[in-house]
Amino acid sequence: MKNRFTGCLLGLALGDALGAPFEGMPPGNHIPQCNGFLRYTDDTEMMINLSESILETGDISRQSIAEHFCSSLTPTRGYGPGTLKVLSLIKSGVPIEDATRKVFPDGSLGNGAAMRVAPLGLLYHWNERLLTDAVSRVSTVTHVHPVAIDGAMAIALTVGALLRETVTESLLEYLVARMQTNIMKQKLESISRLLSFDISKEQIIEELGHGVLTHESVPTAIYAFFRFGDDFMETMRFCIGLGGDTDTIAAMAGALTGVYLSDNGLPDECLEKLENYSRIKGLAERLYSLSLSMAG
Ligand code: F2R
Ligand code: MG
Ligand code: MG
Repeated sequence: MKNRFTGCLLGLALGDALGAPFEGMPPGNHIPQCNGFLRYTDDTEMMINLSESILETGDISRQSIAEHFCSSLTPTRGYGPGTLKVLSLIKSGVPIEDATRKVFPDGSLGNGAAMRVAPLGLLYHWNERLLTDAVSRVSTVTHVHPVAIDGAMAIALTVGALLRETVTESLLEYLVARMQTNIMKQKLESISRLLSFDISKEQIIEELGHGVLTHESVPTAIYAFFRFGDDFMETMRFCIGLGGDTDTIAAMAGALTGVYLSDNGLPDECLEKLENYSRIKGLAERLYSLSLSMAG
């Protein structure tokens, strides 16, 4: 179980770092490279800051999470412009609830809540009510749009379910039943059909998307996991070959593949090049201990 916690967070960071050089590119034969330093982006930085807040407080404190997001923010890691603005408003004293609606009145539809949420699926895998409550509280520090919350819910629930049981197609039905928005329900519902035949990259982009919006990236990452998740690098090649939001789709699919395969299923030659490998592994191990003590 501990190796699956580390597999999840390292898989997320590795996916992010492997996908980062291709973010924003059109689809193509992009090959993820492990032959140089693997620097991660905002996806992993936010996952680390969330994990550190939880481990510091032993709880989900929105104020502490917001402070960690603000104080440990590296501007050169390619943050979404809306999230940067929200965090700068919070830092200047604007209450979280007001800041999150200043850029987009209905809240951000970006995938910034989903990309960082995997630690909550690990921590609360043993209690769905605590898990969904935590996802909602953590997402809305920056993302209050119901679609963005649904996307975070889909990733965290999948992580939790993969820790509890073996993968079957009924996992997709389980996810669909928990979505609050029609667009996420429809997209996740279509995955079973798309998995039933050989389909091109272009068709996947057409049907599921490859963009920065939650409903154009979370279903794609979940599809990638179901199609290729027994091989980490195959999953990465697929996600990155789609172009678009490559770092984030690979990060989310990497977290799912990592929890499924455990850290033994991740390539050593890439892990040894990953920025802050030991720190991320240490966070996963401490989340494992916290989860055990919470579950009693
Ligand atoms: N920001 C990026 N990549 C661009 C530049 C990276 C480049 N390589 C570099 O290094 O400079 N990536 C990161 O952002 C995504 C997560 O975004 P998040 O945190 O959700 O931010 P934001 O700004 O809230 O949303 C992203 C964009 O989505 C559109 N959008 C959101 N809500 C909307 C709404 N209600 N209506 C219309 N559009 C909406 C806007 O264009 C937002 O800016 C990840 O990819 C991460 O890697
Ligand atoms: Mg990023
Ligand atoms: Mg991205």
